[in-house]
Amino acid sequence: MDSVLLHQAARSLGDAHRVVVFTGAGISAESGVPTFRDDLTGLWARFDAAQLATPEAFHADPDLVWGWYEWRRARVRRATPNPGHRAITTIVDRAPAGTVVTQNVDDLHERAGTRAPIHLHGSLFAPRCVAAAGHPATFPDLPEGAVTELAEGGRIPPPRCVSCAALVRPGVVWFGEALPEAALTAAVEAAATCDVLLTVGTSGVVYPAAEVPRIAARAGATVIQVNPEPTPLDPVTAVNLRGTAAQVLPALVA
Ligand code: BJW
Repeated sequence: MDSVLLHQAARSLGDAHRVVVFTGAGISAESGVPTFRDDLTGLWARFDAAQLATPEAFHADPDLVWGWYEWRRARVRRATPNPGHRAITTIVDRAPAGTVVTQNVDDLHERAGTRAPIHLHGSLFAPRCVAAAGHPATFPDLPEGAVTELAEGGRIPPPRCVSCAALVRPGVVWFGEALPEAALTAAVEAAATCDVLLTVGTSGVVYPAAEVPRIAARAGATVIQVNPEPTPLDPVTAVNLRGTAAQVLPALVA
């Protein structure tokens, strides 16, 4: 790790009034939650997004899609926050105005103590029915041992809504679906008015979320990036910290 860049990033964060931390799957990688696009370990290297992460896929094979999300929910429940998640809580708590905007559907920011992160792509833990009303739903816990079977593409029939009997679906944002309006509005507002935006562990290729750091850069904020790999966000980034979240972020708050 380049100590000059680390010092520069820490000073920018320390001087800032409004700080936004924008996260993607890479922040949870060291907790054992797979990313989407990493070459060997990413979910899209092993599973077909078109068959699992679109409304059409759920319509065509609800048991397959529900089973896959139940497998992922079980994995997240067994995971714990890593030092990167905890350092982010420290960063936003130290700032006079700090906001976490995440694309992740896990709850590891919350479990690391971050209050009210903005979830742009929904949550694995907020299922709702497919009817227009989108009634909130609950689900039974998986039996022990079911996770391995589900990893091989196990099917589980989704529950039915207790209010209207429609199928219950995962509360995440699939390709082709609109992001939750209030979350997107809050994220854009935070990005447009921040002094520093710290982007962590995202490939920056999924829109409209990938606009968030670009909005901050256009508005004059300093963008700092933590990622072991180059990304399309490099051109808007003032300080690039090449390393993993659990290594770099604790050093930023030390
Ligand atoms: C580490 C690390 C470590 C590893 N430490 N770092 C403009 C241009 C082109 C296309 C579009 C466009 N606008 C819209 C689109 C279409 C589409 C899109 O963006 N497609 C592109 C992929 C081409 N977008 C949509 O469809 C969106 N909806 C939409 O636009 O609706 C329009 C509409 C309006 C009104 C009415 C109706 C419709 C919705 C996008 C939803 C994305 N959903 C997913 C799945 C969520 C549910 C689930 O979890 O299953 O969200 S896809 C997936 O990608 C997930 C993620 O949140 C998202 C972003 O991925 P992320 O977090 O960046 O992960 P990776 O894997 O890509 O990157 C990990 C990074 O971490 C890497 O850089 C590593 O190097 C790094 N890393 N280890 C730090 N230890």
